[in-house]
Amino acid sequence: MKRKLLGLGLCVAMVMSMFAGCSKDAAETSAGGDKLVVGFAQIGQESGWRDAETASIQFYAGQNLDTIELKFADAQQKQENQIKAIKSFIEMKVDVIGLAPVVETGWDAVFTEAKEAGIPIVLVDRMADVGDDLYSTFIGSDFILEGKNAADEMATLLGGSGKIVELEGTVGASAANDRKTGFDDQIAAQYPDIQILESQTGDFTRSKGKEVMESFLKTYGDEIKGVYAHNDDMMLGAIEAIKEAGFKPGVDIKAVSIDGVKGIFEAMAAGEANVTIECNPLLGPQFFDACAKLKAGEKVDKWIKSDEGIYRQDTAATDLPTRKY
Ligand code: GZL
Repeated sequence: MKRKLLGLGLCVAMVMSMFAGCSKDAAETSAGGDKLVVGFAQIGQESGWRDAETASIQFYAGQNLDTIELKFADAQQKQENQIKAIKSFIEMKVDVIGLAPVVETGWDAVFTEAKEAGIPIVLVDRMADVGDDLYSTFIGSDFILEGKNAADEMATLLGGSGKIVELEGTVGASAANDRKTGFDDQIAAQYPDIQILESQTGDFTRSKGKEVMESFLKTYGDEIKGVYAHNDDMMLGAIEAIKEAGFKPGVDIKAVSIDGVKGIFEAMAAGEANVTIECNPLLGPQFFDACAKLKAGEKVDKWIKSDEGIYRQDTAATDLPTRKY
C-alpha cells in the first residue's frame, strides 16, 4: 500500500535531494570544490531489491551533501519515463547520468544525445544493448552466472531429476534474459533428467509471481517438484500460491530464487524456501565513486562486477540478522 501511495501521481517524480554531511572519498574526487551533480533515472519500486538499491543511492547522496547533488527520477517501470528523465538531466547539464535500464533495447537515440552533450552514462544493475561508446561503465552482477548457479542448486535439491517451472523477470530486462539463459542452458547441458514444464514472466513482482504460480499449479499440480524464480519477490508470491494449493513449499516443491532479500531468508528459516543466489543492490557507494572519477576525467573499468554469495536453508536463521537489505 505504502509503495502504491508513493508511486501515485507524476510518472517522472523529480526529487532534488539536498542533505548535510561529507565523506572523504567524495570530497577528494570533487577536488574542484564544485559539487558533483548526478541525475539518476530509477526503474520504479517493483521489488524489495529495487527499494534497497534506491535507498543505497539516496542515502549515500544524503551523507555527502557538500560534494554531491542528486536529481532522482522514478520511472514507474516505463522506459519512456526513463528517457524523459535522461533528456531533462541533459537539459540541466548534470555531470553524470545514471540509470538501471528497465529493458535492454531502445536506448541508442537518447544515449547519443547524452554523448553529444558530453555527459557520461553509468549503467547500474541492468545492461543496455548499445555500443561501448555510449556508456562509460556497467556496475552490476553476472546474471548468466547467477542463473547457472541456480540450476546447479536446483539439481542438487532434486537429486538430478524432476519437473520444474520457471518464473521470469520483466520481459526484455537484461537480468531476466541472462538469468534465463544461464539457468536453461545449464539444465540442458548438465541435467537431462530435469524438465522445465513451463516458463512465464512474473515481471519481478510478488503479486504477479503468485498469479503465474497459481496457473502453473492448476495446469500441472503435483507434477511440479521445483520452481526457479528470477527474483525473491516472485518466489515469495509463489510460496503463497503453493501453500494455498495444499502443497509444502521448500519440501514438496523446491524453491530456488535470486536476490537475497530479507523476506527469502525468513522463508528459508521457516523451511518454505531452499536457496537464494545473492545479487547485491547496495550499489550507492560504487555508483557515486564511479561518477566522481568520470567527472575528474579518470578511467573507470567498463564492468564493475558485484561479488555475491549463495545462501541456503541450513544457515538462513543465523544469516538473517546479518542481512543489510
Ligand atoms: C538485478 C535487478 C533485478 C532484481 C529484481 O540487478 O535488476 O530487478 O533481481 C529487480 O528484484 O526487480
